[in-house]
Amino acid sequence: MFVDQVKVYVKAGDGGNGIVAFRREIYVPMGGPAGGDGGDGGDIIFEVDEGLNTLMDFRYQKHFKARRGENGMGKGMHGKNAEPLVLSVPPGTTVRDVRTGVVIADLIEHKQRAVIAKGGRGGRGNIRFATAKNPAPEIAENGEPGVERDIQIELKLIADVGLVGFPSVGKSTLLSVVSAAKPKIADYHFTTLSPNLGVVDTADQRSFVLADLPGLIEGAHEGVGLGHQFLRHVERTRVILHVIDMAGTEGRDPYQDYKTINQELEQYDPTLLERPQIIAANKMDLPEAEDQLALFKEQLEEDYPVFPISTVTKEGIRELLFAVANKLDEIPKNYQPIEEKEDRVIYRFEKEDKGFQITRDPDGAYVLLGEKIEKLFKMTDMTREESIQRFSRQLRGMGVDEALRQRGAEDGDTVRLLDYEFEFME
Ligand SMILES: Nc1nc2c(ncn2[C@@H]2O[C@H](COP(=O)(O)OP(=O)(O)OP(=O)(O)O)[C@@H](O)[C@H]2O)c(=O)[nH]1
Ligand SMILES: [Mg+2]
Repeated sequence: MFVDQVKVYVKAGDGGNGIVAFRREIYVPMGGPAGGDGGDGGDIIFEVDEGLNTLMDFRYQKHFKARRGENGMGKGMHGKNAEPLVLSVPPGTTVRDVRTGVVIADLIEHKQRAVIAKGGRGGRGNIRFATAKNPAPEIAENGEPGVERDIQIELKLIADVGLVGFPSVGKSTLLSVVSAAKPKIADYHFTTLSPNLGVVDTADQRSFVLADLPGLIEGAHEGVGLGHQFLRHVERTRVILHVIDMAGTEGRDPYQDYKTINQELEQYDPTLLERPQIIAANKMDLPEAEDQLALFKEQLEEDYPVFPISTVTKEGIRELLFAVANKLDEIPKNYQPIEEKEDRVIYRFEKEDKGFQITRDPDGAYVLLGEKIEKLFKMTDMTREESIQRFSRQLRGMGVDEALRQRGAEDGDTVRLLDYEFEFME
């Protein structure tokens, strides 16, 4: 089973809570503050495992949660940080935030890692709030919530060479002849339903990865046949190996086939045609092939090299592999990771974000919403007076009081924030 696109939900661990504690010492009625910080919540991390080539592991499990940090302890002891949750993905995995559409990570090299959701910072214990004025603060911070997000994971296989062509032209047979891969081969269309990878070793000890892709037909770029989703896997190949049934076995015209496939590639992504292309004129063992090849060469306008081969007699295969390896040697191994960077976008987003919004409930209550204000709230220990006071100062600092007043709030009006309700007071 091959899976190359999947949506999942990830939630990094919340930070542990900081605590309020005091030293108990003989002769000292009330010792100094001794509440330690909470540990950090676990990150969700993706790591490339080159042994994988499908996202199948994400097919059944769609929710991933990392553990929360341990709460702080007395005697100033820090709670333990939670271990990250590390999930393995194949090379060529792209991760996108569903809400913003932004690419979070593009993972290519073996062992490469990316933090997909950052664990929350541990809350600070009361030691950290001690000042000259308030040497024994009864205040501690709850842990910061871990980042949660819906993500779209997409795989674009990384292969050096991609086999493209109409169905039944012999792509899978070629892969089976030049590598140890054992793809399904048959004389009906769309025998290959998902990509197969094989490692090819040339006679002069060079090697490259060859991807056998499902056959393309007219309209593939719009999703006809197995189309679109597999064209995606051509994107990261450095050389396109275009296989043509030169015997026109099914009564088709080889040159017309060639044109159609290239049009599909172009319509999917025009830069695909700038990529080096090598033509494998297959089925040369069949009687019609010689004449067709001569005609094809006359019609061909592009200066792509043409290699007559037969996967049955193995004629021409050796030369074809040398040509592919030579071409690969000329091109730098540069996978061009996807360029958008999340930092840039987040920055833009935060600039516009005031940190909160005000709406009203049907009963007239004012409702505060927004990522920043909700986070501050979650990090506040609402059972302690001093924490609540600190929270009110933070809200004032963000301009919340001012904004409420502008919306018409008066003393005694109800204000809601998540599951908490308080009275507006100037
Ligand atoms: N005579 C002859 N037949 C061939 C040659 N190469 C492949 N075939 C036959 O062509 C048919 C299709 O081969 P496949 O390798 O399955 O074709 P494909 O391009 O992978 O097809 P899809 O997976 O459907 O896109 C099979 O019956 C093969 O035996 C060849 O060089 N000569
Ligand atoms: Mg096939």
